[in-house]
Amino acid sequence: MLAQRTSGTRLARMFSMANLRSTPAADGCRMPGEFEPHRGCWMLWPQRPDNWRNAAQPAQRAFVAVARAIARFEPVTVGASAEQRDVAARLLGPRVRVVELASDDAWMRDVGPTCVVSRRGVVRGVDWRFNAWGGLDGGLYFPWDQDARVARRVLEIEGLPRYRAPMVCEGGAIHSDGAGTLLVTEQCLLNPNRNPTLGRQRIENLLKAYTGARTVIWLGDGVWADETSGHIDNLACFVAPGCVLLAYEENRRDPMHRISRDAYERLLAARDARGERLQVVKLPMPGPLYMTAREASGVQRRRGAKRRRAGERLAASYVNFYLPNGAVVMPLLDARKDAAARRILKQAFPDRRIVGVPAREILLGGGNIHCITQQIPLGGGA
Ligand code: KQY
Repeated sequence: MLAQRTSGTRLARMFSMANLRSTPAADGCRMPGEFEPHRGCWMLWPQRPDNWRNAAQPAQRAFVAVARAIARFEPVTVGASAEQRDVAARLLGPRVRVVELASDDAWMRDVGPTCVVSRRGVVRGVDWRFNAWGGLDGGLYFPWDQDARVARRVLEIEGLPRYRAPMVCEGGAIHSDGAGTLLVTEQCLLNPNRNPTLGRQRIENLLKAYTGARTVIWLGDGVWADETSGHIDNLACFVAPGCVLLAYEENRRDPMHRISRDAYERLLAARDARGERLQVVKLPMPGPLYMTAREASGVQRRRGAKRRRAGERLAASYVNFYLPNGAVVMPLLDARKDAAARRILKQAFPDRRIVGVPAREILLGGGNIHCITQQIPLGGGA
């Protein structure tokens, strides 16, 4: 009886330690930049045939190439469903850890935790509310309950305490410079399909409370035709505090040109949390790229899931890369433009290896390499 009571008390204590009631800002935490050192990277295994063509097999090969490229630089864990776990482990090979983890699709950036670090270097995770990029108003699939449990499960496996954020947000909707500045888009975070009862100021305050940021820089729209309602992670990101890479379409007749130019002007006018101006580096865009009839016909049609149509513009962007320790894993999307993008990335990150991975199959599912990955920062304390 005593033993039972003791273990009950210990369990309750463990639970309250694992679920933090305060906020990262109140606890002195900050969200590191992706360019800071990582403990590792998490991904999910694609399988749903109503998003990935040909029973998800081409996408699985692309995810394998991404996971293996990252695993050269830092540990990678891939969550797969019970029925796909063995297939995933066989295809991913011995350098990638595979764990059983149920999800509705494979966008770890968005359904995984956003990690923050305390002043003593302790890593904790933020578990945002998730509604499949818009809920019943333009969301991409229904239901999404398994996705909504992924962040919590990752934090349990990693043994990290969890903050539960009271707002809908996705990891791809925010970029941090690690020094108190957050980059976001109005199109996504002010979209009524995310937090219809919250105004701009309340959303900004919650972003600050749950990332430790002091300054939020608002860009306007995200990449043209981006089905996430304009995630920042397809449009712009930090190279380091004070320096931003921006997806820039030079062709004035392309609808993306206006979006790039508006973002460029806002970034040049902005000041970061340190009060400094930003250097903005333009990264050319691939394409324009479109879904072919053959590609669209390989995707099963199902009620409740976004339909894929031949001729649809794809939201292709070279900004959608991942930064493992010591490298840039970039999407190869357009043979006419990949080399130029690679050169600019090398100039921006001279000390990192640039590793290109063919990524059209990921793009066909609506995102890219950044969207399918989520880093756990190294932190540095006890
Ligand atoms: O941009 C991202 N972070 C995710 C893309 C999700 C696309 C879902 N089909």
